[in-house]
Amino acid sequence: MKPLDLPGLRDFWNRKVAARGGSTPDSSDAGDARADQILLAGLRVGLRETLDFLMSGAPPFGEFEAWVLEKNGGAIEPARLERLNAALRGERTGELESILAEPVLSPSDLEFWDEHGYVVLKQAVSANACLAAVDAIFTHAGMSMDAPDSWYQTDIWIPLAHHHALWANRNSPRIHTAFAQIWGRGDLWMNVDVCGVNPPLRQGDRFRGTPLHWDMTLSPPLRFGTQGILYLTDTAASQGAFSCVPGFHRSLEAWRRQLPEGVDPRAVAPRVLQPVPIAGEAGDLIIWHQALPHAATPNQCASPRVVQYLNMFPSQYEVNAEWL
Ligand SMILES: O=C(O)CCC(=O)C(=O)O
Repeated sequence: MKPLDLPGLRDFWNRKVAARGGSTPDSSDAGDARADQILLAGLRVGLRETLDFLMSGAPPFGEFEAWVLEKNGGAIEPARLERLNAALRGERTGELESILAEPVLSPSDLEFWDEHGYVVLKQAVSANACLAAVDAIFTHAGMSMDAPDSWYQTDIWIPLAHHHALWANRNSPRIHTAFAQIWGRGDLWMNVDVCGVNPPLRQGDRFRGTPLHWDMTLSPPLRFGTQGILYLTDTAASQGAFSCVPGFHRSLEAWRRQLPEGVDPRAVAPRVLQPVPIAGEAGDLIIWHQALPHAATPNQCASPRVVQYLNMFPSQYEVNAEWL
C-alpha cells in the first residue's frame, strides 16, 4: 500500500496513541482540537469509530492508515488530500463547488438566526432521501416501523455513519449553502456523525436521551460554532423533538457571570432554563449556535422520531483549549 501524503495523520495517531490508556494525558491543544475535526472530516470518518479503532488494539501507524483507506473505499482523491493538507497547514481552502449561487436562507431566516441562535432550513433534503436514510438506519439497527418492540435500544443514538443514503444527505447542496450563509464563508468541511431514533416513551420507562447540555467548552471567550440535526420523519413538538433555549447565545456569558461562585453551570442549566421543542417535517434541517443549551425531549406520540446529525465548519475557526 502506498502511504498517504498526509503528515497530519501521523501527528493525530502519535497524540492519540500516546494518550492511550490514560497513562499520558492527551497533549492536544486548541489548534490540535481544530485540526482533529478537520482531519476526520476530510478523511470522512467519525471521531467515535476512529478512537474505538485506535484504543481497542494500539494498531501501528501503517494499520491505522490502511483502516482510513478502507473507510474511503481503498483510495482518497489527490485533490481532497491536497485540500486537507492545506487546511491543516492553516491555509484558507477553496469554497465548496456544491454551494448554490442562490441563497437558501432568506434575509428573515438570517435575522431569526441572529436573534434566536437557530434556524430551520425547510426541505434540506427530499422526501425520498429521508425514506432511504430511515430504511438504512432501521435495517442497521434491526428495527421495523411495524414492530414497536424493535424501536428500543440502550440510548437514542444509532452508531451508523457510513451508508450511501447518509452520504447523499451530507452532500446536499442546500445544506452546504445554508452552512455557508451561517458561517459567511464557503471553505467548509462536513463532519461524519451518527443517527438517532427517539421512540415513544413507554409507561414506566425512562427517557434515554441526554438532559439539557452544551457540547462546547464553557470557558470564555464564547466562540462561534454550529451544530445540526436533520429530521428524517415528520416531528411534532411532542414527538421527541430537538429542543433548545432560543437566544441563549446572546446571554450565556452574562448568565454565567451571575452564577454564585463554585456553581457548575452544566448542573444548573437543566434545572433552571426553559428549552423550547422545535417541530419540523421530514427533510428539515435545524442548525443551531453551539452556545444554545439543547437536548432531545421525551417522545409522547405513537411513532419514533428519526434523525441524522450533521455539522459543517470552515478550514479555520477559533476553539478554546480548556474544557470547562
Ligand atoms: O437529538 C436531539 O434532539 C439533541 C441532539 C443533541 O443533544 C446533540 O446533538 O448534542
